[in-house]
Amino acid sequence: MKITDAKVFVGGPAKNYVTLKIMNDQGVYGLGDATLNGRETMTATYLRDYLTPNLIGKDPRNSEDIWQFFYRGAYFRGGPIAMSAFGAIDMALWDIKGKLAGMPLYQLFGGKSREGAMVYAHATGADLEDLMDSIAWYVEQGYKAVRVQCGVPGMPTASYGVSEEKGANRNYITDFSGIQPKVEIWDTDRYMRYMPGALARIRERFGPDLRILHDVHHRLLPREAAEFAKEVEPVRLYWLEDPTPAEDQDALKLLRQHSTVPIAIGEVFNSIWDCNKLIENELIDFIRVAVTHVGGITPAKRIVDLAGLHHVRTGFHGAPSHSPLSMAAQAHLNAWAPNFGIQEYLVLGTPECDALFPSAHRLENGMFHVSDAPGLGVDFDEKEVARYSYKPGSLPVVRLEDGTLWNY
Ligand code: EZ4
Ligand code: CO
Repeated sequence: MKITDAKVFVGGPAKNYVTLKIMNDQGVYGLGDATLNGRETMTATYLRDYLTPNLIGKDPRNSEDIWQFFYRGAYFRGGPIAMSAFGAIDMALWDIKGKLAGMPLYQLFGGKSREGAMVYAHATGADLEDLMDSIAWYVEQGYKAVRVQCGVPGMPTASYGVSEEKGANRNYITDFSGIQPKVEIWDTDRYMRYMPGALARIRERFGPDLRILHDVHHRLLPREAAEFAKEVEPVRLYWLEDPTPAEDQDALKLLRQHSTVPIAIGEVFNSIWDCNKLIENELIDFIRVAVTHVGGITPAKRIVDLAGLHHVRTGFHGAPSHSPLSMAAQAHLNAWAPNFGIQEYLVLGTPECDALFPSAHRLENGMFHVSDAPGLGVDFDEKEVARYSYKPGSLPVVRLEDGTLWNY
């Protein structure tokens, strides 16, 4: 069996999804997602210019060898662009494998460990009152878990993941008005003084059962994060996400000595080498890698297994920039993983998105139910993708009030 062709598409409804389609000589094709938010043309170019020409003629069933060939073969290893491009290839090869076997991917991993996978949504508000309305909306829809972010009084601009506009209570991250980023101003002191009380009020209003998550988006230093984690302990968060900058695997040691708040980190990681110490030293409770950005299902599964040895559960990244293909790859891992925790899930199901990526996966009452179709269980409509073109966009950058550049 041989790979005969591979095509790369860029575009989608309000997103620049990068989609890879790998064809073989048996007429079976596989699909993969290489979307890297804010750098989409880079993964597309890497795939087109370097990777897909090397796929032609290879046996698509040898997904492990193909992964090693690209990873080791690059010599200069790692990085988000390369790993996301490898991720798309790996996902597409697993899709082919599942279709050849006539089985949904979760069967190839070891079958279902649960009926549905709990997801969390993003509630956000310009202020706390606005956020409360947003949370109430998700609770009404049946969500069992919500990530909560709101504006901080006196903060010169909106804080992470929050719109400045009242009532616009969804998620605002990528700005597609151009390639030059918006600048947001951050004030750690105001955030630290305000947010613990706001979280306490959310717990008071919604009661003990709702799972409440909060994302710090890497903005605190280790000592500040330890203080913050200690202070929010009575709220009983499901997790505190990215409290410290993610490059430093030692940054969570101080927090761990001072607080028992569950910690989740990993959405910016590109490989197991970014999180092996965090896992082995049991400094985290949830690992948040995205299957695309760590190089696909093959390496993601190794991370899940390492995490399982150390009581670390999964909480895969599920930002809106991930296409339904990588969300499906994660859904199959979620159905199987003995150490599954939760899945980040943003309402992707617009009619345009469903037309581009038809599937029978479904979300019901805050639980994700994976389809039984062979492979990833998501198709791709090439006629639909022709309606879209690449839109330059950017994530904001963050500065302190004096101009110092900070972590987004
Ligand atoms: O800001 O994925 O938990 N989720 C997040 C994300 C990130 C975006 C960046 O592309 O923090 O929403
Ligand atoms: Co996050």
